[in-house]
Amino acid sequence: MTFKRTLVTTALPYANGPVHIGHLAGVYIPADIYVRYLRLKKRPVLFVGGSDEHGVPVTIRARKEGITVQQVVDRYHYLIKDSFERFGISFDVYSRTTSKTHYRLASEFFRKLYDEGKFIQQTTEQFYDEQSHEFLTDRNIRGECPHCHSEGAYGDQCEKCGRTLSPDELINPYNAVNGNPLTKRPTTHWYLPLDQYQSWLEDWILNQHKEWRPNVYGQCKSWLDGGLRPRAVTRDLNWGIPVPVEGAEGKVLYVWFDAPIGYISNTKELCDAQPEKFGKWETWWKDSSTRLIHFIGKDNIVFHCIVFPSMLKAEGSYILPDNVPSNEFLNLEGDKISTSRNWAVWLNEYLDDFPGKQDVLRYVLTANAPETKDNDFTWADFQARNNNELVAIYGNFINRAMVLTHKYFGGKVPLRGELTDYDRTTIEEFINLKQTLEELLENFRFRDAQKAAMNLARIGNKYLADTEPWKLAKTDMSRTATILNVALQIAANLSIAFEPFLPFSSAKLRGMLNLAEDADWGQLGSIDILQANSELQQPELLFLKIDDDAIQIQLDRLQRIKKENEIQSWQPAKVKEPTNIDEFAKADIRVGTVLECEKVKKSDKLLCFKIDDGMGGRTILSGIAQSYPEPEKLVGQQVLFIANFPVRKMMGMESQGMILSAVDADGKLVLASVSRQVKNGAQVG
Ligand code: B3M
Ligand code: ZN
Repeated sequence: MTFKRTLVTTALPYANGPVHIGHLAGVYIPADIYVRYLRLKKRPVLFVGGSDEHGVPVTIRARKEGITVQQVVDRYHYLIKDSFERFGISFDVYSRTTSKTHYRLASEFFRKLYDEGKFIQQTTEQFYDEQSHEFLTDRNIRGECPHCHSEGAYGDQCEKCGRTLSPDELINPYNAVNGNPLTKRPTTHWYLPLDQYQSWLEDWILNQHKEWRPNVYGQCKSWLDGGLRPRAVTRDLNWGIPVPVEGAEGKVLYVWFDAPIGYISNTKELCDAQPEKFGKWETWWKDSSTRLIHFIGKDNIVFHCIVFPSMLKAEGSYILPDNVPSNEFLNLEGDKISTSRNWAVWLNEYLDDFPGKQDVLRYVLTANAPETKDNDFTWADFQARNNNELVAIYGNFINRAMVLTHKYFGGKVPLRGELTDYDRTTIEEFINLKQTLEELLENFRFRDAQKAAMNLARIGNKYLADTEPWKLAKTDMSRTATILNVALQIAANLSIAFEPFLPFSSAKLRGMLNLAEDADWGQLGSIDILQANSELQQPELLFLKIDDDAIQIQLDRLQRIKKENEIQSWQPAKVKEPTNIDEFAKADIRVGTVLECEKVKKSDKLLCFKIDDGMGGRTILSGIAQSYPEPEKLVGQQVLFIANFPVRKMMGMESQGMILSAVDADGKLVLASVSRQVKNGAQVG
């Protein structure tokens, strides 16, 4: 099948928070690279994105912030859209699932399947909050985990032990928002009978799409092997697209039913607004010569490979995805990225901290893209790739070629004389670059493709280092001219090769070389892109070094967040085995006043207390120095200590007892005391 055009979609992010590096690395940068490449190849392409503004996540955010859901989605839709724009993600359309077009299209889609009897209707018992009069979604139900018995497991998953749950399994389920106990009530929903599509899906994916990435193919296979079951496509919720059926008041389309239809609605919105430029929306969605590609993250595979295709198949008039290049996850400094734990590098914050450095992040995220397995983003790697690759190789090469041309040839491309064998070997090394890049890009291997582009910069850098034109300029001007001509042609090649990956730097480089704004992919591999004698602009640095201080600021921020998270997720320790009054009474706890307190020499942990215990005084060593950096301030305070503790020797000193303290959520020890002054030596019990 030869395709005439490509429709590229990217997962619609929930408008419940800003987007982060995980989104960019997993979905939007790879898609943008691919689309930019197709445009360079002059192949018709449409790039569709948008925000997912329904579902439970946006409603949770609204409750948390005490604002309306509409306010939440308005805020984040524009923030996300702006972040994508600033990173050069070149969408043809970025709309939202609260648009009128989408409401109409999604309702019609549902109604058609409903009218044609493609759904099954089922009444089941669901959890209900009698006080707030609402059915609850899985995520809004919490309770005790039946496996690890930790409190506060969600209706779909226990975050402590990681097991998948259904709300029915929870012990003592309650409403996550208000803590109300739950009862059960019958409710009716519509289900897409995925089991009826099982054998068709098996043939379509497992036989006809063996070329899909192994992670995608493997996940589909395991879903199919497990046997598909009907899936509810409606929910009892007050936020979403109303179910367009009589008697379905209070019910909305399930977010995963309407969101993928958003791809179609957004295409329609664009084409209806500019038909002369983009044609009819049906051409993109209903013509079998259109190739549909979904870029997504791995948690969305089942919806894009199984559920949405079944919906499209049931509807009957749409094309199906030809490929679903899904990435694995990107972690941050060894931990899973998490919006709720604020463990992320937010794109809007990155741009505040590193203005103008969009391409650096694009480069690092592609170099480390989680194409085949989960990968880790670290700030140390970010700095190293910037300083050692972008600055030291690509940037350095361009700068040398430009500066030398200005120094020796007045900023004009020098005339090339005869090529030496060495020149020819160098040129041969990149003559196949176009083909290499094309093969890799066509197969969604963006990491390797960017590596190939970087390799050309390496070739250029090495060429100048080996030929040393700055030395030759003293003796052989015509040889110098040839070398710089070749170097500048390589620079021109780089401006084309890097366009899909680093669009901002390519534009800057093309500006310096006085090349047309639009790169011509056909010229890749040529050494006749720049005309002899054509003028160059003044050199400007393509990339700047990132110093340790800038990186430290980021690391400190993450450290702070980690601390905050630990404090927030603090839970009291489990109560110890039962004891009794006799056991307890054995410990002789007393009150005493601190007379002196100082650090024990050569120890970071121990403080030495001199205590007035009402019985002649005693010395007690206590390991709380880290929590009390100014021990002298404790003098005069009353503390609690165990008076009948065996004498212990530590650091050559005797400790006569043990001082009591509590451990706070941040790990700091806090001395226990009495609520008003009592006699020293008074017993506690
Ligand atoms: N909003 C889930 C996500 O952001 C969902 C994707 C919809 S794609 C149609 O991961
Ligand atoms: Zn558990």
